[in-house]
Amino acid sequence: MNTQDTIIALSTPQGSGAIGVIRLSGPDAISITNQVFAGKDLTQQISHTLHFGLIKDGDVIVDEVVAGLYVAPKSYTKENVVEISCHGSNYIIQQILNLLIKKGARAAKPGEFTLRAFLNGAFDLSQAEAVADLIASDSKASHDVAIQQMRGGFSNELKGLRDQLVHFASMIELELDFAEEDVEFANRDQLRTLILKINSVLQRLISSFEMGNVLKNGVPIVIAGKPNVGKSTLLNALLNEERAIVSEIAGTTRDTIEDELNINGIIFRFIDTAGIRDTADIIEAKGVERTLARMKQAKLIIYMVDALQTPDELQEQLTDLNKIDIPYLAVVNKADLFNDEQKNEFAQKEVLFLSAKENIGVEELKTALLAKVNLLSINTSETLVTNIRHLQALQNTENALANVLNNIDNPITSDFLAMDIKQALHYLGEITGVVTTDDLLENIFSKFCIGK
Ligand SMILES: Nc1nc2c(ncn2[C@@H]2O[C@H](COP(=O)(O)OP(=O)(O)OP(=O)(O)O)[C@@H](O)[C@H]2O)c(=O)[nH]1
Ligand SMILES: [Mg+2]
Repeated sequence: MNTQDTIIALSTPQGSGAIGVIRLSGPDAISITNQVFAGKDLTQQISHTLHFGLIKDGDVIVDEVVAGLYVAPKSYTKENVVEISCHGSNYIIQQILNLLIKKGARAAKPGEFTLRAFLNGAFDLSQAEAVADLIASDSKASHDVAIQQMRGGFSNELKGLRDQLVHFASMIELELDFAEEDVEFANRDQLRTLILKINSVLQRLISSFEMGNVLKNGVPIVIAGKPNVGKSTLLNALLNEERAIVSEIAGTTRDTIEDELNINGIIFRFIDTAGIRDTADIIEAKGVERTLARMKQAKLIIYMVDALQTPDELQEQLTDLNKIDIPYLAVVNKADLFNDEQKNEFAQKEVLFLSAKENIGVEELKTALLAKVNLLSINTSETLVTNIRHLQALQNTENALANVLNNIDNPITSDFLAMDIKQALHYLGEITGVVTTDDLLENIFSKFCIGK
């Protein structure tokens, strides 16, 4: 990985805007910019200063710009950084990029600025990943989690534990050096206590993934029921747009249709499905199969019947639903067709009345969803694992530590103990990037946007 050259990219979105920001990072960032900057000698300026001037291609004025200087190591990447704020025209931006590339800069790859920041020790790997999450965050909850991780919540917690484990690993290594003398530098009871302590932290982090993942990607909620009860009408009412086709023909929806909605800062992912029934239609049958598959993956099912069905019919369907063991919320749609007496028949059951078509009861449904998913009480300032890579490393650490525990209890040589502790350290290190490979870094940073 070459970090000796100077990289350049547009850091603001493509397209025209009031201003565009072009960023350079690397040893020659300032001197390269200086070659095309008319106004003053940028190489003679101090860090953290702004300079108004012209970008010139020979005699041609390309734009009037402001150049911000950050002298290494006081910058995002810890290298020399220049941020050129120019007028946000595609043409100007292309001209400036081409010009600076001609003078020696290289077009940056996705995430390369953040990669350099990581390689230069500005933060650890999980914090770098949080930068991407922060940019992608589109709700208060996902923002809270990302900013917490970026500011090191997760890393600090792991670093402390890893340091203690490193201490034991070195003690046991020492024992190996004195193998003949049968000494014990690493107190086994203390080691056991430490591992149990680490395990409890690991378990908390591992079990936080489900919530973390939901906050990042949305709470999956499946709308299911028999054909024609009004599932697609409800999806449309929730989203406030004609997202799904609605018709009086049973079996209208064949495939799953999904979209997100932000309710009180939490992203819900609503999934409208094909109505459940036995059908000879091959395509519809495939749709029903999908419905059942999605129901099993849901965090919550909105199970819908309509006013044409009786409480007994509802009960029968709910009995079936109980078999898949996913929490549900029963709703009776088309309540506009009910008289009070009919409503009373349902009163024994715990149901929510709804008229999706008339948009009655939809707000109450949202409130019920929030309560049911019980997310209102979550504390996003607590460390949550949101990244599958971290989850896997945590699980691997846990397994390695389980081996350590076994080996303490079994009368076995210290060699194995040392090996298993090293394994655990390896996996813990993967999260924060103490242990990395080029492939891993490539994989992580290629998902970033260019210019970050
Ligand atoms: N009166 C009344 N009609 C409704 C209501 N909600 C939906 N409908 C009607 O019921 C019919 C079926 O609605 P859809 O939303 O397509 O039903 P669905 O459950 O998605 O049906 P499938 O996709 O076939 O499974 C349409 O004619 C809707 O206009 C409601 O609250 N009241
Ligand atoms: Mg439908």
